[in-house]
Amino acid sequence: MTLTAPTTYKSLTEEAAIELAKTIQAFDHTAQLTCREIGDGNLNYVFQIEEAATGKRLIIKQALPYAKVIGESWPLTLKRATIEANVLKKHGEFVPSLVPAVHATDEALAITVMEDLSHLEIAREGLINGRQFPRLSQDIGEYLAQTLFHTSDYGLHPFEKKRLAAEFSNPELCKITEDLIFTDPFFDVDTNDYEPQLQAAAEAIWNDRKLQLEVAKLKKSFLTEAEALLHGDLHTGSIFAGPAETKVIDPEFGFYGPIGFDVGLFLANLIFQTITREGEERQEIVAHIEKTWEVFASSFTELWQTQSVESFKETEGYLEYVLGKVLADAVGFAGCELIRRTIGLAHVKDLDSIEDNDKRISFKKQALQTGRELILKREQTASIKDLVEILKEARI
Ligand code: SR1
Ligand code: MG
Repeated sequence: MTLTAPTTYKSLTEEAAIELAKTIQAFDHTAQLTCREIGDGNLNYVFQIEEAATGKRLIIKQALPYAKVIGESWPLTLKRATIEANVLKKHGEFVPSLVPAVHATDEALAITVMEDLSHLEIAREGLINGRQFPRLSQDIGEYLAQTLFHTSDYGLHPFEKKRLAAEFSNPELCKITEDLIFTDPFFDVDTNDYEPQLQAAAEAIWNDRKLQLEVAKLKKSFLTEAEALLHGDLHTGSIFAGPAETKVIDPEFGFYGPIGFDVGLFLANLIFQTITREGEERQEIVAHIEKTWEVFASSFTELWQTQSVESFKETEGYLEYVLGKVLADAVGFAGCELIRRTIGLAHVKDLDSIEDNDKRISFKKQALQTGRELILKREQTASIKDLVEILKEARI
């Protein structure tokens, strides 16, 4: 549903969001509505509209023409709102219970009207507060297998796959990832952000020729391997979770890229929790890491065996080659994510919220060390247990 004439972008206020909710007839025109801007991400406004009398809620998300985290000096395409809504719809074809329902969109206003998920909690916040999300790895493993298989050449006719790859061309948002994940943290650039106590560790990364070569190879994969329709920013802040439910939100970075990227970003954001936790609590996260991969690999295998359109699907060793490459790539991408969230522009609360200065610095050094090891050892990672071993060895 399109709600406006093509040239009418203006950023919404809470009052305007209420009006809009009535215009699209999501509520009766006499309904008493309240609205709160609840967005805590880096880029967008998120308005939650509520009718107190019925308890009914919905979300209006609006992209701003610049990055909220930086300000108007960093302009950003509004097209990302359409990409996000269309990725949600496309992924929703395969995993309807794991993404929010999209009720309406408007390209000119750059808004998506969607299901409210406030009965759930952002997974990152919950994990930081020690919450257990028993379904998290099962659901994300399934989400990854279904969305990535069904949008790849293994699951689609090549014409449809190439049509989708063109539809989801997302150069501006990809450039952010190319810079923030694959380039800037590995050079001494102004936008990097880290405590003075990490200066030596950051310089060691900038001077590590072996590491730089491997990051260059990973960046090349990200730039060139149009394998499946990715979420593109699958960190734990892009996931709502609860005791019995998981929903993946925010795919505005969606594009056709290497399957291992989504897998690796999610694993990296669990790895932050293995760094900040001890004992059994750490083990819970290790179990989530192992289960994510196991569920992904077994669901992907089943889809391959039952639905693949690839002529070589029964060729001995081919599926194993594909899964082996996804794992090695994921391990490498996870390493880049650990490093960029530690010394790059955009951080994670898992590390930044640690108040004790010595502890925080020591965890950050460990994140850098773990990231480096994952990148360098990714080709030797034959199983998810090998990744868990690398995490253990990198503990300071
Ligand atoms: C300016 S955008 C910084 C980061 O926020 C998004 O969630 C992406 O992870 C991006 O790299
Ligand atoms: Mg986001």
